[in-house]
Amino acid sequence: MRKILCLLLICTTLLLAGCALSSASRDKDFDDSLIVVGFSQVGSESDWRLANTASMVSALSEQNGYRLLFDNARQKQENQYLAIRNFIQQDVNYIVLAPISETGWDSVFREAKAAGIPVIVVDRQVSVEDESLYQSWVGSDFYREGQMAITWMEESFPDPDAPLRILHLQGTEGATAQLMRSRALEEAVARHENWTVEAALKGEFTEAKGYEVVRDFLKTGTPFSVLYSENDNMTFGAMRALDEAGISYGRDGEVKIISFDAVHKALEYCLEGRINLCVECNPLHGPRVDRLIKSCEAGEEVPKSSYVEEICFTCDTITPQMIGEREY
Ligand code: GZL
Repeated sequence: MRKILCLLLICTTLLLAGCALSSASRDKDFDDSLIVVGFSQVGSESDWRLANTASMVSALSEQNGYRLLFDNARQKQENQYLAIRNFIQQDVNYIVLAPISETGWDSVFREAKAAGIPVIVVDRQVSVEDESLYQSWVGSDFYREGQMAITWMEESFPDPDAPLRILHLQGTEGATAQLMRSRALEEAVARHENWTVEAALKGEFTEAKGYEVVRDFLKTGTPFSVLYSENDNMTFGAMRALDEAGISYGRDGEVKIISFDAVHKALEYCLEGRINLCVECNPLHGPRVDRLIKSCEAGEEVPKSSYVEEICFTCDTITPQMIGEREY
């Protein structure tokens, strides 16, 4: 609980200071020895995002040799364009982008390249014509995350003749996390003729939207036995809608829940048997980005992309010790 409160405090401070920081010009007594980094963050839509922001802010700190200009795009790509152009105007040393979606970055990346400012992409990926427009990417293998969930489904529902009805709760459309987690499910459904997706709902990775779309779907009375939810906050909203509809879920419930991110609250629910499978999506990219920038500063070659290792937890194997050992 203390960890979450710290996270929230850091992020609230940032949110309040966010605009000021991103519009702050280099004041006269600026310490030139610091590496100036402009960080455009997607928003604060989920517990995962708060943990990611806290990790980045903690790593890109003044004691680590940085001056951080932070901007919260509030889930709007045009705000990320504004932030990047602002960083270019302020002649930062590096631009770090957590992109809301994969496409639409070519033009603004070309402006950064023309200004001689390297761009590092973190978390979701970007799709650009010219890969030299960004220095490096670090994040998760979202397709592999989806495959871990599919493997659990295949092991949990082995009967090829028993219909498996799936409710698919999708994240922000066009985000790599959504595209790849969805692709893993779609490919598995194509392989299993007894699997059907009853509906693909757009939950935008938020608890409020997840609740709203699942609540409305439940009114149709369409039966389903698995909820495949592409992040924990949408799952929390869906759980509220299932409670209101009197539909049981979890270890002993009629609906089995698969959820991505494995944030602290989701793991607690998993331990209670309310979520069946939590697939980890590690948000702690701050130290990785710090190492990338320090390598660039030292003139070293940096990898074009680096994936982080991730695991999954089931309600039958998770323990309080596992939860206690985690940083978020
Ligand atoms: C995944 C990240 C996703 C998380 C969501 O790396 O992009 O965005 O799964 C977050 O919680 O909103």
